[in-house]
Amino acid sequence: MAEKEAGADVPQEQKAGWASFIKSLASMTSDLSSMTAPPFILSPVSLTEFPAYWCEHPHLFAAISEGATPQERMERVLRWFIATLKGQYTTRNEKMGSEKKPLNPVLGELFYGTWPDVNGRGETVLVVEQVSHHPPITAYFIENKKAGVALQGHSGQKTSFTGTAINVKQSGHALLTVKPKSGGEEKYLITLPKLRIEGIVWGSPYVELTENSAIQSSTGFTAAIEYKGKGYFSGKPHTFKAVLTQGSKQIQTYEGQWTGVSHIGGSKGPVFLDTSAPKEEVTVKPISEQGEWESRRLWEKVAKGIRSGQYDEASKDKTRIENEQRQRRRDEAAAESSWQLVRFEHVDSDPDYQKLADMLHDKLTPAHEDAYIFKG
Ligand code: HC3
Repeated sequence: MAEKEAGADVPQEQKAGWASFIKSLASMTSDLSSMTAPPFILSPVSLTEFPAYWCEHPHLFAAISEGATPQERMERVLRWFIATLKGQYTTRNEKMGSEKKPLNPVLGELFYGTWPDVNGRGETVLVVEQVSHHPPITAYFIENKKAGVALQGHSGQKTSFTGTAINVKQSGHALLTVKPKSGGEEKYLITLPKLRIEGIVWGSPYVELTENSAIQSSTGFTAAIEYKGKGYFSGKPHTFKAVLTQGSKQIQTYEGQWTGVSHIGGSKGPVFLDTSAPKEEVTVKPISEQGEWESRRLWEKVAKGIRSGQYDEASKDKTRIENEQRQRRRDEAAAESSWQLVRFEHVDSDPDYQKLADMLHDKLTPAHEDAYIFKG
């Protein structure tokens, strides 16, 4: 079979731009905001919208607290987590043909959303705030009060270019609080997988997950999840294998594709998750009702320009937003003041995170991390 040529998926008139983009990746710093991509690969969506991917299966999120035992609830947390991956890491390919470069949020940018009540299980709300610009960090809080589940987390990315792919190391973590129907409260620490952006040489980037991530429950259960690309476990891309343990005792394994079907206890076991169920996108207020810091209102002209191919218009408004942001920082420096977060509070150390991180072992142990606590 003939080898696919470099730039094969790039429109003819963009080939030169794409080649110089690939060249520029070699000198990109680890901060994503330093990446300048050609217009046709720009997404009209800001990174502040990405936390919504955590809840595109709100019924799986709400159902966690209905598990009858700590083990059953841990399994439900794992099922919901694996179900989020397809949305988090393949949506842009499905909607826009390939992985695009999202808009780089400004400090203080906000994104609010909701998912309606499902089967009487209650409404889920989402609050997102860009809590740092350099490095870019996005904090989020997702809650279904009636179901007794709340997720608080933050995420940042550090990138490096290998020559053919971009490696992305995610900083941050998510902490899930569950109030079981039977009473009490449990916490779950969710660490974030590493990703590799492949397909860059051809001009059709897509994400593959690599290495490991983990879920650690305050009840003592641990799920260690390993990710592999093409062919390693089963000859298929986007595969994972999760091992559930309680202390040193192995309880169960789960494996399959995070974009498709996975099974309990081996590929011939009962179905653990089938991701073909339709996802529920977040509901967002119309732009006319949004505040000036809300993402879709803030980026409205830029997004319109990108969607309609009017890249000059998009670029003009993007420059305006970036200049205003730089001026704001200069004004703060002159006044010896600093930007105040609206919905989150920064803490150097979160005891809930640290306790669960200390329960993780070997290569799963995350580094000491700061955190952003939801203020309400
Ligand atoms: C790396 C990424 C931006 C960050 C995205 C994150 C890690 C954000 C947090 C979410 O929970 C999960 C997530 C999913 C996808 C990640 C994006 C994939 C591509 C994008 C790069 C900045 C774009 C690179 C540009 C190009 C043209 C090579 O695709």
